[in-house]
Amino acid sequence: MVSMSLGVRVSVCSYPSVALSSRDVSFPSSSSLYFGRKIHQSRFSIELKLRCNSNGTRRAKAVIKSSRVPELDSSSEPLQVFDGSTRLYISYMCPFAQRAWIARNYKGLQDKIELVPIDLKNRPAWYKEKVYTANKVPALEHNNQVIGESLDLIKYIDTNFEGPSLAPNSVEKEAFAHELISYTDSFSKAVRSTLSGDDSDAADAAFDYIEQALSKYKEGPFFLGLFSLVDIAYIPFIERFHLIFKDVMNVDITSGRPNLALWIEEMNRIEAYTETRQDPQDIVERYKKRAAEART
Ligand SMILES: N[C@@H](CCC(=O)N[C@@H](CS)C(=O)NCC(=O)O)C(=O)O
Repeated sequence: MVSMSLGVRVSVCSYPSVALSSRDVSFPSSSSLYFGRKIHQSRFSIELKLRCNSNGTRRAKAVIKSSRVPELDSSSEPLQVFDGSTRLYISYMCPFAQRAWIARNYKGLQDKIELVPIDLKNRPAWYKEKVYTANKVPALEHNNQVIGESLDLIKYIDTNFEGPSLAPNSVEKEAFAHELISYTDSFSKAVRSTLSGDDSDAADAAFDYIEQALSKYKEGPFFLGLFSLVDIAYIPFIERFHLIFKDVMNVDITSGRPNLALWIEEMNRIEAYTETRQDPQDIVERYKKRAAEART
């Protein structure tokens, strides 16, 4: 939990005139600020509290807090499952769970679908017993049932809740979305086989497939032109591979792939996604640890 305060003097008693100097605050490089009543960025939220002084000036106090709910672990009390709440069980580090989390954010369902992060290394026994017998994340508790599997969940959230549509907007795009979604597992396998040293060319071919796919529709930089569930299906994995290839193999997967470079740039403008990003260093370190374990 990061918490800090700073005082800022402003000359008029109107809220929009509040200005925070960047010299006063330092943020992680990936952060972005949105000024308003609440300022959000990837892992923290800032609340501004204003007080009017007798001389007509206002004093603003900005409090920066971590906006992430703590993970539940084996010591956590069981939740009242099936009490009518809608809950999305995730782990912050799981790319599959990240898909469902992005869908929930993009559709603006933060107040409708409660996020319940689970510590997978020390998970509560009641999670398997009472919530999801598969004992995996993501899982969505909704209407007295529990639904799993991230690709199904993106569609389920899109179909069963309000908010902007994530579905393809034409029959042709639907077929292409189906092809791309069917390729997600093969894509990850191919990239991993290069990382593990089993097939040195597989990752290149997989990233070339993505580059080609991104050139199909010109209305926008996304797989189907406009942002859709296909982008959500791929981003958690490409985010990780981008970082790991750079760090471990000194390879920039976007080099010579302008569509992929632009797609990553545009994805990083979507708050529904940036809010779910992990610390890049954590991603790389976790990968290195797992790779070392696999070698022994
Ligand atoms: N096919 C599943 C995969 C989900 C999955 O493997 N989640 C991992 C975390 S990233 C998990 O819960 N692992 C726990 C376990 O296997 O015990 C999906 O797409 O949702």
